[in-house]
Amino acid sequence: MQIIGADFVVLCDAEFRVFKRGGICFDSKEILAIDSYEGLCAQYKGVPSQYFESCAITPALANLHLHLEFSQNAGLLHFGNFGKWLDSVLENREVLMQENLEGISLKTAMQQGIQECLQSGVGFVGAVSSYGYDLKILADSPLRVLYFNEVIGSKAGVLDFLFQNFLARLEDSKSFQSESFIPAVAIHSPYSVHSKLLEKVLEVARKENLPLSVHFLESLAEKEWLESSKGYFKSFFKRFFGEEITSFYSAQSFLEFFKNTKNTYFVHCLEADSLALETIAKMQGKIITCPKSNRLLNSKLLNPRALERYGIPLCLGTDGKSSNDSLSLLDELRIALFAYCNEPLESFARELLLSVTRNAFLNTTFKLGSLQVGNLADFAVFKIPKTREFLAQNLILYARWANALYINGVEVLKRNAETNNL
Ligand code: MCF
Ligand code: FE
Repeated sequence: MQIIGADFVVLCDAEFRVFKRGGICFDSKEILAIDSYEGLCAQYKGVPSQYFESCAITPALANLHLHLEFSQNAGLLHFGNFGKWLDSVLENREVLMQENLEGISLKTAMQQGIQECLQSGVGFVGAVSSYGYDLKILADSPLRVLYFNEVIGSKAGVLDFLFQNFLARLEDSKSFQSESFIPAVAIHSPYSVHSKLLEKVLEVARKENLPLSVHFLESLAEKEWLESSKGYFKSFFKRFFGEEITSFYSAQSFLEFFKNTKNTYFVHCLEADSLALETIAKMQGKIITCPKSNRLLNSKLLNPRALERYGIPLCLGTDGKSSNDSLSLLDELRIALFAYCNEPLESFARELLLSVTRNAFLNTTFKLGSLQVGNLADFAVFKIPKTREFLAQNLILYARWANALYINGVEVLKRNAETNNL
């Protein structure tokens, strides 16, 4: 058992309550009490305690969308236009997955990515795995992981092979299954997954109750393809696969496939109209937005007010280095705070903090996301300016690294002089 305290304990609950000079008493399983720091120290005499001056304690953050396997990208992929980016992914995939690109190994690049997550206070990731190269490294990391085995493929002749390949990767990931490593399924997107493949994979996901994630309506090119089977994707399939095909779905018929699922994470949704949002809301889906990725590939940001109208929880993710310069969730929060310049500063800063804590786990069985008795002992500690009131904007503006990170009641962050902003 131990106690930690700080000038502010930010519960990240529905009311956004904050304890001043607050403390948390916890063991390796769960949070046992939340109160004033002095009160807890008096109540639990002899229990080791640590107080973080000029700091805020929050739940460990959740980055629900990243692609760790693309961690070697820096400058190889084309930014500024979605179609050109996708072309560049197909042209450079093998190079990016090479064991040794520019001196460092894929493994080292992925390890660095995991460190960026931990150093930004992230204790939980939703990692989309395209190949399974990231399996062991994520399972061995201190992070809690939703491991999304990706399904992708449109060519009718190879669907069975792709399905078997998916099943094999799913089985591999199950051998690492634990309380903190959860096998799951990522459907790549409506433009890239054949309806027959989708049907079979969703049957497995439903039977085994596996969490789902899907890139959906990310670009204008995708919208045009789903609406009319024209535009960029028409030439894409011709150029890369020698196929003249039409879209497998409309946006609505694609969503229909998910109607018996709960808590699916829909990623991007930049081009989702009110009908699509209404449908996602009805199935209790969540939307993950990745502002930096969206800026780099589509020069557009998701409108959080549209989601609010339908009561869809907003979650924030970094995406991979395939469309971002870093996997730091603090970078993502800071950029979002600046980029959404029509939003009132402080209330939006709070919304952003909730998008990486409470919202990520709403309506799930994970006891995470808010600080409350009985929840898992996962916390992040951030240095903030000396101030009497907790301002969410101060955390997002000034915290460049987490000063401490606890997962399952254990301090997991190895800090060095460079990253120590205490
Ligand atoms: O979220 C971004 C942009 N949208 C789609 N896919 C990806 C993103 N970052 C990486 N990807 C991956 C995806 O998982 O790129 C490949 C897939 O394996 C594109 S399709 C060959
Ligand atoms: Fe992505």
